Amino acid sequence: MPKTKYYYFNLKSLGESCRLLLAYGGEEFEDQRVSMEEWAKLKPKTLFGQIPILEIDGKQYAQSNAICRYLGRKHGLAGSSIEEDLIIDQNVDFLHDIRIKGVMVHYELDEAVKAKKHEEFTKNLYPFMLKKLNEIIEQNNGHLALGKLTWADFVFAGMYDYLKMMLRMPDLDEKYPSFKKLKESVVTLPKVKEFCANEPETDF
Ligand SMILES: N[C@@H](CCC(=O)N[C@@H](CS)C(=O)NCC(=O)O)C(=O)O
Repeated sequence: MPKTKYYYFNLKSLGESCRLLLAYGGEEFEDQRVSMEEWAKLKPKTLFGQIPILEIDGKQYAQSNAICRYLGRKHGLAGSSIEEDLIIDQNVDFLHDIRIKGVMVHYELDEAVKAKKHEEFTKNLYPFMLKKLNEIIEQNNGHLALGKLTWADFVFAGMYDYLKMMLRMPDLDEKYPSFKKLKESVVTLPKVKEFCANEPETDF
C-alpha cells in the first residue's frame, strides 16, 4: 500500500477539500497539520513554497485543485466525458472566483481601501455571483455540477466555512439554504462523517 501523507495547516481553508476526498476514498493517510514553526522548515522543501501538499511514497504533488481533481478521478467522482469534466472544472473555477474576491479584500493592507473594496463587492459583485452559484446548485439537484455527486461538491464542502469568513457573511446559510445543504450532503457521507468527527475543530 502506498504511503500517503497530506500536509496543510490546522485549518479547513484551501486544505480541507482534499482531506474529505481522501476520507471518502477510504485512503489511509497521515493528516499532517503543520504548525507555523514546522512550516518555516518545510516551506523551502515544497514544490512551490506552499501547502497543501499530497505526498505519495515520498513524491510531492501540489495545488489544491489539481489534487482534488486527481482524487476525484481516482475515486469515481469525475465526469464520464471530457465535456462533463469541463463542466466540473468550470463550476469549481467559478467557486474559486468568488473566493478570490473575498481574498482580495481580506489581505488588503490599506484599511480604507479594504473597507471600500468590501462595500463595493458586497453591493455590486457578491449578490450576482452568489445568486448564480445558488442557481447552479438548484439546477444540479443540490450539487455543484452534473446533477450528481462529483469532486466539485467536496471542493465546495471543504471551503464553505472559509468562504463565509472571506466574504464576511456568517449568515450565508440563511441567505442561501442550498449552500448549507450541499455542504451537509458531503460531510454526512459515512466515511467523511467519521473523518470529520475525529478531526480537530477549526473555525474556517
Ligand atoms: N494555488 C495554491 C495556493 C496555495 C496557498 O495559497 N497556500 C497557502 C495557504 S492557504 C500557503 O501555503 N501559505 C503559506 C506561505 O505562502 O508561506 C493551491 O490552491 O494549493
